[in-house]
Amino acid sequence: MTTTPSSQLHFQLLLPLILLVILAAMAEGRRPGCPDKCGDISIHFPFGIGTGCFRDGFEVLCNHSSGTPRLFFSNNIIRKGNDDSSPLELLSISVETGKARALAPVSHRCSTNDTASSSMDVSIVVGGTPFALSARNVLIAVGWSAVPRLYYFDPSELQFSCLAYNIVFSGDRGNGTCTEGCCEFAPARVARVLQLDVDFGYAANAMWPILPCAYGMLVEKSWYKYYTADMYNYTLLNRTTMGVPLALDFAAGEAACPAKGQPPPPDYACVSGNSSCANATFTPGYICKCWDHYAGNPYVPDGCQDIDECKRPQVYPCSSGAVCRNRLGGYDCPCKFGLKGDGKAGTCTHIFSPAAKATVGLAALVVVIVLMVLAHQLLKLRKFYKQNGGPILEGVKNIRIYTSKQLKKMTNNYKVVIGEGHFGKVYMGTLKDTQHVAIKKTIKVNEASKKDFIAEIIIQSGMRHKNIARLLGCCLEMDVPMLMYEYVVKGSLYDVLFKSKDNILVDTRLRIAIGSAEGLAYMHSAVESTIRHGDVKSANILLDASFTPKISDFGTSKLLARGNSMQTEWVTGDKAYIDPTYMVHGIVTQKSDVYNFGIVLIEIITRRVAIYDDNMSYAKNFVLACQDQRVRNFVDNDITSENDMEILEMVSKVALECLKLNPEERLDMTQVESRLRNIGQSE
Ligand SMILES: *[C@@H]1O[C@H](CO)[C@@H](O)[C@H](O)[C@H]1NC(C)=O
Ligand SMILES: *[C@@H]1O[C@H](CO)[C@@H](O)[C@H](O)[C@H]1NC(C)=O
Ligand SMILES: *[C@@H]1O[C@H](CO)[C@@H](O)[C@H](O)[C@H]1NC(C)=O
Ligand SMILES: *[C@@H]1O[C@H](CO)[C@@H](O)[C@H](O)[C@H]1NC(C)=O
Ligand SMILES: *[C@@H]1O[C@H](CO)[C@@H](O)[C@H](O)[C@H]1NC(C)=O
Ligand SMILES: *[C@@H]1O[C@H](CO)[C@@H](O)[C@H](O)[C@H]1NC(C)=O
Ligand SMILES: CC(=O)N[C@H]1CO[C@H](CO)[C@@H](O)[C@@H]1O
Repeated sequence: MTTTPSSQLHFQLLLPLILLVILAAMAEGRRPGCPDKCGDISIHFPFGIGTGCFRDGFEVLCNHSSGTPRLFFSNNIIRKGNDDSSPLELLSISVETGKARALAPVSHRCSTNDTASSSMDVSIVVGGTPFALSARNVLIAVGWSAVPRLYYFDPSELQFSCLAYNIVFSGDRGNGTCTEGCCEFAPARVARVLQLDVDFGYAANAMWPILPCAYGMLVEKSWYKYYTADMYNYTLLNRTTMGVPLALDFAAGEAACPAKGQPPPPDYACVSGNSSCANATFTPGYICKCWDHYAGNPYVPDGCQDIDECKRPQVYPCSSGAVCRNRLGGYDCPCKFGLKGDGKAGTCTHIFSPAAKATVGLAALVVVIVLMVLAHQLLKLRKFYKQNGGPILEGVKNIRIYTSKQLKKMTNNYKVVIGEGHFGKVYMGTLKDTQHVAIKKTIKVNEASKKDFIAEIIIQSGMRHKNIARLLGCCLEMDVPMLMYEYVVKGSLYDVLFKSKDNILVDTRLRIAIGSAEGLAYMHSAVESTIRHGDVKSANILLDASFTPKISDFGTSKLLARGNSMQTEWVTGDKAYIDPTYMVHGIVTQKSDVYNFGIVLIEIITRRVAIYDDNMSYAKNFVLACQDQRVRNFVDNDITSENDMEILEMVSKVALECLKLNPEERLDMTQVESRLRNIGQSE
């Protein structure tokens, strides 16, 4: 036959596929062209039907003549009846375990009348084959009086077996177990050739009309269940015409397994990887076995393949608390997350005890609560920030808005108190580790006072003068906002004048007076003409290291007044400085600041604390003394030189101009400043 190029091409394409199919078939233990089934029975190498399909001694035949296919040994294993002999029929084959099952006839003797009987003796001959009758078989006899005789011929041996006998009774006494009328004997012996016959225990079977037969059989252990009915009539004979299962073992070869390191014998059967040799259960001989956790046919190349244990949980347990993972040659079964123990033993238990879990739960709860509290705090900060006008101030230059956290850090948790303001303590703070600042509480801001508060902050932050304590920043995240001012080292003029005993030079006093006046004048002229300090007093004039005065607490009295509309402004100011005009008309103007400043000048000249009484005697006495040229009597004892005295007299004249009862007649701050400056220059 010639092949066309096209069919050649087809063949070329098909060749790998064909090879693949062949290889796949071989892996399953089949050989190409060899039948792999007979009826329901699978046939795997070394078993095989037909030339080239089997290993020596494992040839089997499939006989289809009776309709259903039946599998037989070839001529190697024979069963013999009285005068027939035929190959033993196979029921199943297990290549992996080296076992097979065949059908063996039952030996029996049955009486046909009082004297005559017929019998069938069975022998099975397994000579010269890899097979043997397994020790897994037992000898069973059934009958009114049955004496089975089992002969082994290799070596020759008569087994004295059991005796089955029974007095006749009605009812079923056996009921599945081999008792009266049945006996069982376990040979526990592997054999290659046996003969089994059975006889009556008496010369004749008198019971033959109802109990005609005695039976003997070699049968797979625990297959036969005895019922008393089996003794009667031909019941058992009729039940077992096909035979009973007989267990067989086989070995792949006659020799023992090769010792470790020794070369395998010729024609070695264990050709699969992942397999090993095992000594056969009957000696001599060996069988092939897949390694543990491998399955398949060890007698063919690549026959033993890894088992996916996870798909066979009945055989390879892995508890539900674990994760099954297959691997080559075994499987892992680690406990799931949060569990510990042995998944294979089904002992995965929770890592954490209920107590530990409760603790963890409690800890989580605490964390949640803490977070909630923090969130609440944050919202509160935000609320205060908004309420105090934070969003508006964000756009204002010259002022920084600090968080309460920053402030807390700056003041080292409000550690150092440097004074007392209108609204509470004044704290020392530190900016950038070096620059000191004073941090003051202000007033509680509400929706009504919010606008004024913001306006004041904006005005104050716009005030930039060497004689005005500068507002640097604020913190609004609090119930009561805090303001941050430049820190002035010597404290207030009040402190210097009245709390220290140190001599204060007249020159210094004059410079303080001039500077303070300059600061106030700047204030009065800046932004709006109506701006006034509202609370000019020595306690609100701060002094730095070189006695440069800085006006502070500007605007706070105004806030106070607005914060409480029922109160008039001066109630909150210092009464010792009160402007008599206000007492009469209830009106305050910039000239009220001038009057207050006049009082401050008296304090500077005399170092006597301004005190309030209904007659306003503090100012009145001074004014009278001035008019009578008696100011010297008021001046403190530190002043001794005539020159100094004259200077103070000149200052007191300026004070007089400030203290005029009629505001119209008072100097304004600019004039006060220049008058004081003139004194300084005329020195
Ligand atoms: C098949 O079995 C029948 C009897 O059941 C027998 O006559 C025949 O010889 C057998 N065939 C083979 C090939 O053994
Ligand atoms: C029993 O049967 C045999 C053969 O069937 C016969 O020869 C014999 O006479 C019989 N005996 C009796 C007592 O019937
Ligand atoms: C045998 O077993 C059947 C049910 O299996 C029971 O009804 C009967 O009583 C049993 N007979 C004897 C003798 O134990
Ligand atoms: C045996 O057969 C007889 C009659 O042939 C019948 O009466 C009896 O019930 C049978 N016994 C059993 C156990 O089948
Ligand atoms: C098989 O049996 C032989 C001799 O009885 C012994 O030397 C050998 O160790 C055995 N091998 C195995 C795998 O049991
Ligand atoms: C051994 O088993 C593994 C896993 O099933 C398989 O991949 C490999 O081919 C086998 N080795 C042989 C030589 O059969
Ligand atoms: C019910 C039944 O099949 N009985 C048979 C049992 O076997 C004997 C002898 O082989 C026959 O005679 C019966 O008919």
